[in-house]
Amino acid sequence: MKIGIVCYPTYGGSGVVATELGKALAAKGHEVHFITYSMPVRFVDYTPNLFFHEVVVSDYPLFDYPPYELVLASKLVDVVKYEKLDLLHVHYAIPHASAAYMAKQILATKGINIPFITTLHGTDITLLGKDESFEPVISFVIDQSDAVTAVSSSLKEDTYRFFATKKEIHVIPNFIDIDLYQNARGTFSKETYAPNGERILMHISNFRPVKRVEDVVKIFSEVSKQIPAKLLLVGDGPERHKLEMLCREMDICDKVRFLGKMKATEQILSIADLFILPSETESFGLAALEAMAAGVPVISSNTGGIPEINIQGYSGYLSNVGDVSDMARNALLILKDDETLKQFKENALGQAKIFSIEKILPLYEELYEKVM
Ligand code: GMT
Repeated sequence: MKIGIVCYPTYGGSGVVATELGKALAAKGHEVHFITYSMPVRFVDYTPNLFFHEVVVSDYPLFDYPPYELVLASKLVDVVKYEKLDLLHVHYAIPHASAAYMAKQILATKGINIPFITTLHGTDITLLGKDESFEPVISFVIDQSDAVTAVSSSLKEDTYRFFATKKEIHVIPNFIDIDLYQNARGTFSKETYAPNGERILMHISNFRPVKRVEDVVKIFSEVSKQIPAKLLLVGDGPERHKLEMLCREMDICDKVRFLGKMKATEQILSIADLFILPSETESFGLAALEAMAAGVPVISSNTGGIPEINIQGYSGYLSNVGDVSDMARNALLILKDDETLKQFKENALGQAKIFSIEKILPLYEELYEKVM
């Protein structure tokens, strides 16, 4: 099949999923064309049947707001026509699904029928969907898509709750390349950050308020009062300054390291003992799945799609959003002795295998066949 993928090329989960999906489809022999404004961050290994088409918005003095969506639609028309694509798969409703809809209408006037599949990732529904400045467009493009997928059952339910649509939504969960995480073992040394054998707690995100990274710091502070521990914070974003202030206030700066944005997170995850994801809302929680694929148990909130991945008392523990005392207690339950930690680590890896790419990729391929 010849597939066009549209996504945000940045560090967000939806872009990561789209890029990994495209790479895996290309590895299986499909021809995959990424169409977006810059090279996706995980687009690293070139293969002959993987292509990138850059969407460039000209800087024109009249534009206070660059019309990215229109330029994207024009680019989609061009790529579909000249590369003879079979279908478009757009990740994140705004503005990708609306641009695909427009491209589809333009191509129809030229006698070309291009189906498009929209994958809903989370904030396009749970945050933007609630915003009335986007709602009519999101509702419309959900209905107009040839197929719609959501990354968890929870997100599917949220979509029906927030939008008056009866469109069938296929749940295709996010996936993980287990080998990538297992092969990364040994690339980082635990001693670098925990020279005295301390437990390593980790959090990876874009440090937006929805991630509640302050809770991570508070949980860590409780844990480190009981056992020797270090906290590694990977990523960056708007909450960073506040977090640094909180660490100073709590007098734990010597135990906390801000590592910034890292591309190959599988490497740093290989030295973690525990992953913390206390998000306010999370349609799936890809970061938790990535941790589990590295054999790292997860302390999380019990919100959105996270309970579909993290299993209470098995791969980790779940608590109500904001209940940092419970999360700290649960962290200590896992970290209290080597035997318990070893068991949780094995369970986490076993749980991640349910979402291995080999199992999930055929679900997308089946859907592609169906819409074509
Ligand atoms: O919240 C993020 O980190 C970014 C965001 C995105 O769209 O890039 O993530 C959403 O999509 C991910 C991939 O499907 C999911 O794993 C995240 O749970 C989801 N984020 C939220 O729902 C807050």
